[in-house]
Amino acid sequence: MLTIFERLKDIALEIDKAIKNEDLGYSDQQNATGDEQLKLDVASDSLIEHTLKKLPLVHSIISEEKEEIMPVNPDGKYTICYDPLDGSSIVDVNLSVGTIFGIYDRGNLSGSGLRAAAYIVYGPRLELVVAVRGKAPRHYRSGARGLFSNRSPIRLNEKGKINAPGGTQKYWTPTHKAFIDSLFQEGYRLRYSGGMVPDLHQILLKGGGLFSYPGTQDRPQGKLRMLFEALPFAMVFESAGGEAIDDRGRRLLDLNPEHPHATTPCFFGSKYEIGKLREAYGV
Ligand code: FBP
Repeated sequence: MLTIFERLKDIALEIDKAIKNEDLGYSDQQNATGDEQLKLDVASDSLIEHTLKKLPLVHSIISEEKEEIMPVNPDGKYTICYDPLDGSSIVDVNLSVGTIFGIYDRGNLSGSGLRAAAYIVYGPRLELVVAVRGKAPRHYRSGARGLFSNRSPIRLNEKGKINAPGGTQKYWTPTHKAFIDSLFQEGYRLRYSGGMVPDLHQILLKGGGLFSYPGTQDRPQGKLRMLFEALPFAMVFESAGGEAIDDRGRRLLDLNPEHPHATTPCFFGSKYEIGKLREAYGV
């Protein structure tokens, strides 16, 4: 697994360079779910594909940008699902974005098959976080000459101060609206950039809070994809001492996606906020 993590550092440096120097315009291509692709989406996707294909441990890969699973090495142990450029809708306005990886046992694309997770933050600083089941996530920050220095492991407090509410508010259910308002009544601060990676990274590094992307009238199954986004962050949050559930109170890591691009309502937070959510939703 360490060889995979080492290659993620190379990927981080390359994509960071592309974000800073390449054209931020749209390509003439669409992804698996019909979204228009930025040139950066396409470039990040192919860079990750070429890097992972060289790793003997990798059996197959799936990109959020592509429909199909891509076979790599028949003897490989893992299937890697990745979102090459999460938050591509905000990169052209110079906000932080990210890349997300879920490393699954080959043939078991579900929460129970997730062996490790990682994400990269392309912000004022380049950062990498890796999580292996049951161990506090490890945090790396790149410095001079692109070397990554090891930061202290990430641990969440029991209770936080940050509230990052996603989803189109006019389509929130009354239950969800009342719950989010109750956090603001308690003095929580609004911190939502529209980028899942920087929004969750902030909650992790600031010790706690809640990120929510619920099911809404316009998107009853939410927006965020299980294999590429929700399950990897569920492992990071649980490993940091927090929780990650859906709107029925189920652990995201107990879920089994019906198909590779399945989405789910999802909530990530420290224990206090998830406890309050369970109360509010009656789950
Ligand atoms: P992409 O994977 O297409 O980039 O979409 C994911 C995302 O941009 C997340 O990063 C973010 O949390 C969410 O969508 C923002 O959604 P909204 O614009 O509805 O608030």
